[in-house]
Amino acid sequence: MACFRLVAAFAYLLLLLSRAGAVEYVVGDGDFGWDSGVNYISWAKEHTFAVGDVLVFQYVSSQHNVYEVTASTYRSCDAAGDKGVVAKYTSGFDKVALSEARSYWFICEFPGHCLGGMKLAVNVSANGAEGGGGAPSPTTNEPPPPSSNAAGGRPGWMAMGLALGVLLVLMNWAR
Ligand SMILES: [Cu+2]
Repeated sequence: MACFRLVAAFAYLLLLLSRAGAVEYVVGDGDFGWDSGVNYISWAKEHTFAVGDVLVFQYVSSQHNVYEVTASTYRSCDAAGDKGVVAKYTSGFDKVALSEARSYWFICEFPGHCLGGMKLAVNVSANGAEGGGGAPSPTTNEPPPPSSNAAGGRPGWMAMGLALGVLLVLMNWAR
């Protein structure tokens, strides 16, 4: 009993910690993945998306696909002639990085699927931890300075250390 509570507490901590860095979201939460019959409007509402997060689309590639589209194509579900299509993903296991603070729209382009509700819209907010008030990125192709990487990683490690500390306290308390 105590052991179970311990594991649950630790799992919860890890869940909280995972919010500190980039998060990978399995669209549809893995039970159904990217499939017909899932309400992706509800699914999107249950999550908050920040710059750097990743959407993972899992599906049977012979039955579905993922098109990133414009807002109007998302609404109309009409991607005929690739109208309003931004990107296409067809592997069945597609990771889409949400690299900008904006709205993203995805549909399944198999006939009838989008109209049947197989469409996803997410709003991606600027990552508060990045600071700088969402300064526009330069148009050059320079890689980001390594210092920003280190700054991004540090809170994660600190939080991890904190979690281990709490775990130790919990283990003593459960004894
Ligand atoms: Cu589909």
